[in-house]
Amino acid sequence: MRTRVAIIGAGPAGLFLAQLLDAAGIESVLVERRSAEYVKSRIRAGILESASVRLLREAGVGDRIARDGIEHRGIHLQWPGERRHLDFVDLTGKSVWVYGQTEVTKDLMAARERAGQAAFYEVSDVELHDVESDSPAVTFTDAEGRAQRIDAEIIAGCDGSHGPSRHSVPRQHRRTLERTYPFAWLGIRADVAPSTDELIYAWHPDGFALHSMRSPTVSRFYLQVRPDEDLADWSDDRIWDALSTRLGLDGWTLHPGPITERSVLPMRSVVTSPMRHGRLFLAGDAAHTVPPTGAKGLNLAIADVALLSRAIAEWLGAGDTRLADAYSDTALRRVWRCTHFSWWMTTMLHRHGDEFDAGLQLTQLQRVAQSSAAATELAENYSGIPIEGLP
Ligand code: FAS
Ligand code: PHB
Repeated sequence: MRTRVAIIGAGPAGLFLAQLLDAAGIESVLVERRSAEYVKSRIRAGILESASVRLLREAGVGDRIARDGIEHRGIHLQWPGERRHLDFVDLTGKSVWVYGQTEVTKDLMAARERAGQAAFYEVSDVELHDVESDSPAVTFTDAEGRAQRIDAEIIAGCDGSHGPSRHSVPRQHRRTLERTYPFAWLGIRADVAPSTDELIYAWHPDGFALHSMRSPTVSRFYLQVRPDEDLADWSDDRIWDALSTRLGLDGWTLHPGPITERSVLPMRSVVTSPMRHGRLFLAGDAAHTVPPTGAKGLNLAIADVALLSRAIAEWLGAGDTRLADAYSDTALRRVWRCTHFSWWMTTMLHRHGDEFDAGLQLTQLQRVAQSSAAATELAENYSGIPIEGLP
């Protein structure tokens, strides 16, 4: 089959790119190795920058966010005995939204179906061909076991941190920089009303804890654990005890409830460059991974795709390749800014090293809570820095 853009991966990056290209009148075909049900069931990110919400709304997929999303003014930072609120709206004029990535994926998949554009799920053997030529292609085996080929003008690699696309950038051209952290997150979803109005990021001698949420009746929590942690070692009681200890504050109570999902999430920073080779463009986790402490992963994927969709529309629509030629450098400037912020939040809030390290972390937290300049730096990064070239 022939199309203008072949998109590999139906996560937020691939689905949002498909939606934006469709809005620009550019046909695409999307291939995904998992089933649509599996993709829709994945529980991942929970925070949208207000710019991400605006982009999703402008793309026609913002109705449910407006109905079910929860707008937050800021976050709470906590260390033993202290909990301080950072008000992003006061500091930067921008809020953030609680709206699960699972819901974003459902909204984008529904939009894809409405657009009636081709999407192949449960594919295998995906291979990219001739990305340096003017006629690149993607071959794969479809869900019925048939060999398929897509001849395209452009290939968008949106296949996440374990997909094949980045490996189509020849090794001599590709640079991958990585930092692995000496800890992981144990994430749980619980059917209980949040015990807080806004997210709590807590430093504690036992380890970091985060109180997030998904709705007025569903909470999401994360605990710092060892990278090789065995989920079987964490009973419900042990989880709630650790959360109560690490989030504990005089006069405040954590309300437990039924745990409906639990998983261990490794913590890594990865940046692959360039994000373009020939007619292959990388977007989202296919090019970069951030530790989730800064709530940047999903928002970075959305920002990459906002840039990429404009670059493709200019190229295929008007024959103007300037945005496409600048895409990798433009996207990587934001990737590195978000990579630094995610690293900074992660190293400030997670216990590692010795008491000297703890002293450095606590003074940094207190500085952020007491200095409007320091608080503004966190607020500007967390609520989202402007996307270069976008209004
Ligand atoms: P994705 O990984 O979401 O999507 C890539 C898609 O490509 C997947 O559907 C995959 O099945 C598909 N694919 C892979 N190989 C393929 C192949 N060979 N052929 C076809 N398709 C292929 N971020 C946060 O901000 N907060 C969080 O709490 C958070 N939690 C996370 C938990 C987990 C377990 C993971 C893995 C990530 C988490 N993230 C979190 C980061 C996450 O939200 C990503 O940033 C976001 O999913 C990026 O979206 P995509 O780039 O679309 O990549
Ligand atoms: C979440 O709700 O899943 C979440 C929120 C904030 C983060 C990471 C994850 O920094």
